[in-house]
Amino acid sequence: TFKASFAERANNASHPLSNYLLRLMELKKSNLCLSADVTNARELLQLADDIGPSIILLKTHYDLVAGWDYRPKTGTGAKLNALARKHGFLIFEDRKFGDIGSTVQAQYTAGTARIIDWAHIVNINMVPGKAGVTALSEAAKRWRSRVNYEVKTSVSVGTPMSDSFDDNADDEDEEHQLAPMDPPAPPHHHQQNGRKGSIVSITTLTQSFEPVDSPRFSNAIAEGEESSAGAGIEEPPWERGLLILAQMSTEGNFMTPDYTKACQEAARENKDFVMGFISQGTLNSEPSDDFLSMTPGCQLPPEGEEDDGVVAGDGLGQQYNSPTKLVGLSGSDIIIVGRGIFRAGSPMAEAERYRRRAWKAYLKRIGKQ
Ligand code: UP6
Repeated sequence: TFKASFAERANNASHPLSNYLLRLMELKKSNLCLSADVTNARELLQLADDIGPSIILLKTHYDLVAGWDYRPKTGTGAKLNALARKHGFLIFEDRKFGDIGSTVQAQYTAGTARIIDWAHIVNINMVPGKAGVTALSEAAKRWRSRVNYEVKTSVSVGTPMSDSFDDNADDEDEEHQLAPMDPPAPPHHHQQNGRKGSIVSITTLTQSFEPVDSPRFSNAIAEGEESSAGAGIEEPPWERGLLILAQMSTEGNFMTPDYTKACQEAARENKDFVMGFISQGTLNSEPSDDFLSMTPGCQLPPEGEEDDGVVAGDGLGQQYNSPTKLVGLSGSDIIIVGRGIFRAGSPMAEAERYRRRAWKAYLKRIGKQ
């Protein structure tokens, strides 16, 4: 995969989101992920809209955002999805799940944030062992069957959902009370009679299951607007994917080569859900491996300074390497950049500079430049 183009790899990708992401990368000529670590929701949405044209992935830490609006249909997650559709990028919540299987399932699907409803991709810290991967994978399977169920129900009942449903916060709070792990009620339950009450219950149920990345929710921002990425941007598939945190960027971290190897094994065992790794370079080592590697700890040297691959850290353990080194030499596919972009004087111009450099390093790697 080191020398293969993203287009070729898209054709071979078994995970639907990897296929989508790789095609997006070719289309936008970008292998840049913005780590949007700004600490309030308004700023986050503005940043996503500004930088959207340059990126193919937006990484969030929802738990450091003040004023995160948790409402499923109109909240921050839904708005990010609208921007994702407008510009053509996926959303990656950098939650680094790291607990027992049953807890991570609930953290993924329930609680205030209901991450699974708005994040296409999440990641896991493998310290507790491999069970977390299968636990999240199961949760994603259940989510997918809910989505399918929702589509079927809305067709079979034939009720225009938005007509009988008031779009206010109270209703949405009620939706939160639906335990996300409950199996969907059988359809006959909803078809008893034509009373309004039963229609409202159908509506509440179906809307709470509908993923916020469905086209209906993009209207708030994207209606009538051209995609910033131009023609050819498709709807993302209704799928969910996982990255395994296999190597870290920080000084003196405890992820040994053996640990990383165990992460690779876990990925190979769960190919239908695991898209790849958070790592410091490619971790594809067997002929059949085609995982994506995404790399944080990336900055460019200050303008005018020579790029020898290494850039000064942040004084809090973070270490930085340049896109040229990470993509060109270490075989990373996507660079993840936070402060290097959003703390710059002009984040939009800086994002373009990172995009160009990382893309150039990719072209050089595959021998096209
Ligand atoms: N991150 C790392 N290193 C890792 C894993 N994750 O830095 O090994 C995440 C951080 C932060 C981002 O949580 O959100 O990537 C890096 O931000 P920065 O570019 O501002 O340093």
